Amino acid sequence: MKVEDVRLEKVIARPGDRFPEPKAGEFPFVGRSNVGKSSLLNALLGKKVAFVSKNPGKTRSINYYLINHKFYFVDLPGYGYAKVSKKEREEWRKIIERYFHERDWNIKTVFSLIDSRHELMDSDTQLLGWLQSLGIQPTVVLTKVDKLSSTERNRQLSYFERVLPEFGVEHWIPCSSVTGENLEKIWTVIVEKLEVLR
Ligand SMILES: Nc1nc2c(ncn2[C@@H]2O[C@H](COP(=O)(O)OP(=O)(O)OP(=O)(O)O)[C@@H](O)[C@H]2O)c(=O)[nH]1
Ligand SMILES: [Mg+2]
Repeated sequence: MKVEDVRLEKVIARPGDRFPEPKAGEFPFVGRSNVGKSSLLNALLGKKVAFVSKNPGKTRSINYYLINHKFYFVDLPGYGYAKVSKKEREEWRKIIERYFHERDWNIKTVFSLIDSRHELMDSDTQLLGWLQSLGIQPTVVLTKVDKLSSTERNRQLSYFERVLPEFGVEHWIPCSSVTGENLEKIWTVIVEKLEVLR
């Protein structure tokens, strides 16, 4: 798909803020803080629209990017950052729960990002388990594969092949926002999901 127009359409920062009109659907990007959600969004769009930071916790609101006037990418705040207070973690849970409860019907697929270099962390398994309980089967994106040697890569991929199906996950895509590896596979998923169920 050719990205001709991208605009930050809506920022949801407070409980009373309203979600935008549905358009042709939306694709949320969810994952631990620092996993590379905003970077992936920028890499897919070929534009620096979302803020990227070395410090976790950069994205605090739900940001709706309207692509080609047609559908949305939704940059969600990251979870599982150890240094945030219990209160902030609670806030995050509320934001994310509200998001899924109110927008489930408009979601084409959830892109659930997991750092390819590590094993699943508690916060990852909690999110995957929660999505599974909601009947949502995410498309998992294994991020930052450019940082793995080929030995590490093989080891990590066989690890994910073993654990992800336990959460009902059937599709995962190893990719890199730095080298651009497999970003076209994510686009293929997006185009397919926009075409079905219409
Ligand atoms: N090598 C490499 N670094 C990456 C990649 N993707 C993201 N990064 C780096 O990881 C850090 C975090 O990236 P962000 O995109 O801000 O992560 P985020 O998930 O949006 O973080 P929050 O907004 O805090 O939830 C930045 O330093 C990025 O440059 C990748 O594919 N490869
Ligand atoms: Mg971010």
